[in-house]
Amino acid sequence: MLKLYFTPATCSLASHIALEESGGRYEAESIDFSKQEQRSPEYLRVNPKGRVPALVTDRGVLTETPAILAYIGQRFPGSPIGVPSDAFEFARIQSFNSYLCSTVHVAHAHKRRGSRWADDPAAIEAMTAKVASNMSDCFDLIETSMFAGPWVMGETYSIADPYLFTLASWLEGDGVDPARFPKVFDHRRRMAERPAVKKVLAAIDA
Ligand SMILES: N[C@@H](CCC(=O)N[C@@H](CS)C(=O)NCC(=O)O)C(=O)O
Repeated sequence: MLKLYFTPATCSLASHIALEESGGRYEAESIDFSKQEQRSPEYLRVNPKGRVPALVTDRGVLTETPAILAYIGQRFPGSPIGVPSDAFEFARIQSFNSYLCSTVHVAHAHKRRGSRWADDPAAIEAMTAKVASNMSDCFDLIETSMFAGPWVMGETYSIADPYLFTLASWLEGDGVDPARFPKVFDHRRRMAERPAVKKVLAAIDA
């Protein structure tokens, strides 16, 4: 059975929702950042990167959200989260998810994880001060050029939707008013109504 290591309010929510949407059997184990469990020897044996998410499969451990989402989408092709067999359509989804992973998530991480990039407190403070404007720029681009609607890729729900939902839920905490992005804001509202999303959020708050 698949096993997801997750932490509430992190990017692992996207993989968690995708697993729930897939209809497949999985278990989920919480990693408590307040106890630094992501750096415990036990967890580092699962994921030497010391990050969540990590997905344990019968063939080994997968890390990196775009890879985990693509794997779930290919494992469960007939589910709402199944990925298209057409190479170009699949690449479009991967392009969107790669942007979230390599640009949006990294812009957000400068708020609390500045010490990854600098030791100088003034440099860390300067990076923190840029988070709201960088996140705004990213979501401006998503709103005006990348989001097709009603779902991220257009008419069909995809593995890009839980990922956007997850990162859009960070906006308020990053000092950005999500109402500035009406399509993304409405997407977030509709995502929150999906049974799979409700179920995961209820389970991780429990
Ligand atoms: N590129 C990775 C990023 C994973 C990542 O940075 N996860 C954060 C939570 S959103 C984490 O585990 N942080 C723990 C730490 O930095 O100690 C992905 O998309 O899965």
